[in-house]
This record gives sequence, structure tokens and C-alpha cells, in this order.
Amino acid sequence: MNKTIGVIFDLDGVIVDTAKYHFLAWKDLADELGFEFTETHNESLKGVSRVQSLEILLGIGNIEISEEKKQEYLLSKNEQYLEYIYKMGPDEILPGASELLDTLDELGINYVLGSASKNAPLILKQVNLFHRFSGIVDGNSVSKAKPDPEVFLIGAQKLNMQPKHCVVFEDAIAGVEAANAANMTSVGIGDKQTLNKAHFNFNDLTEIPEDFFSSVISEKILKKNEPKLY
Ligand code: B16
Ligand code: MG
Repeated sequence: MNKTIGVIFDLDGVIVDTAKYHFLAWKDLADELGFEFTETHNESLKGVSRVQSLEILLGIGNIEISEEKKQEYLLSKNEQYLEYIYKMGPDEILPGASELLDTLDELGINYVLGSASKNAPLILKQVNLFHRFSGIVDGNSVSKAKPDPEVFLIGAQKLNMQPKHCVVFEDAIAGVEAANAANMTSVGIGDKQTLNKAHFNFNDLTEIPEDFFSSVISEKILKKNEPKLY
């Protein structure tokens, strides 16, 4: 087992693309409430918790409703979202994800999940990746949502690693901020301009160089921990 590095993966946007299903379910709710919800609006929900997503959605529609109604909508949105999730299979794993897990296995680097989704275990089971992670931190395990570092700090505990030895793969601004706030190395997956606070950027997981962990990341982490000689 490689004791120098531990890896934490976000789920939606890194391992699978469930944003498209969130979009369809939120759009149905917006239609019901009588306002337009676009794919551009949906971008602002990425990496954000379910409760916060509803607040953002209601803000877009300029709609105020009771707490009871909010709970009702959260439940119905999730029920609809789950209908899409139950149809998912391993063919929906994003390009490069399985191969990256293989590389980590070969290098003996441990990895866990750090996702805002309360449905994360189910999604991983649907795509047959659940058994590969040595731990899962999801929306049920945290009290504070990203950009708070809590989800990744719990991930580091599960890895039995110091935060500065952890590498986080994230597709959302809030997630990159959470990783940086946790004093971890952040790898932004997606648009480089959007994720410009990440330490490393790639368009997708197929772009990760072969020596990324054995050389690039190890060097960065070791350098970070070396006492300065001047
Ligand atoms: P759920 P991640 C996040 O997943 C999604 O990006 C975000 O759009 C969603 O609102 C959140 O999970 C909560 O999901 O409704 O399933 O609990 O990117 O943190 O893996
Ligand atoms: Mg994500």
C-alpha cells in the first residue's frame, strides 16, 4: 500500500454524469411552478446540496413557498431523479474513470468517494463501482455542504491520511474550494477557466498523464512537506 498519497473522488461530473438527470427532474419542478429553467441555470447546481439546489431554483423563479412545500418538492424531485438513476449501468461511467481506478489499484493508492449526493452509494452500485472504493463519504455523512471542507476531511480520516497527503478530483467550483480549504491538492475536471482555483486542470480523466501519481503529485506533495532550506 502506498502510504504517501490518498485520493478522494467527487461523483457527479467526475465518475458519472448525473447532472443531466438532476436537470430533467429540476426542470419538471420549474415547469410545474411556471418558470423557465435552462441548462445554464443547471450549471449553478453542480456540486451543491439538494436543499441548496432547491433554494437556488426557487430564487431563479423568484418564488417563495412554505417550509412544508419545500420538503414536499425535495421528496418529489428526488423520486423523479431516482427513476433515471435506476436505469443507469456501467456504460455510464465517464471516460477514463475505470482506467484511473485500475492505475491507483496497481500503484497501491487508496481511494474514497467524497460526494454531496445522498444517492451516491446507490449510483455507485448501479454502475458497479461501489465495491472498489475503500470508503464512501456522501451527503448523508456531512453537516456542512461544499465549499466547506468537511466532506473531504472525513474522506482523509477514512483514508487514514493527513489532508496534505490527499488529492481531490472535482468538477465543481464549490468542490475545488472545499479541497483547497482542506489543505489538499485539487484536480479540476472540466473547464479550466471555471475551475481556475484548482492546482491541476484536465478536461476529463482520460487526460491524466501516466506518471501523474508516481511522479507529478508525489513531487508536489513531498515538496509541500519539506522544510524550506533557506
Ligand atoms: P442528491 P457531487 C452533487 O453530486 C451534484 O453535483 C449536485 O448537483 C446535487 O445537488 C448533489 O450532489 C446532491 O445530490 O440530490 O443526490 O443528494 O458532484 O457532489 O458528487
Ligand atoms: Mg461533482
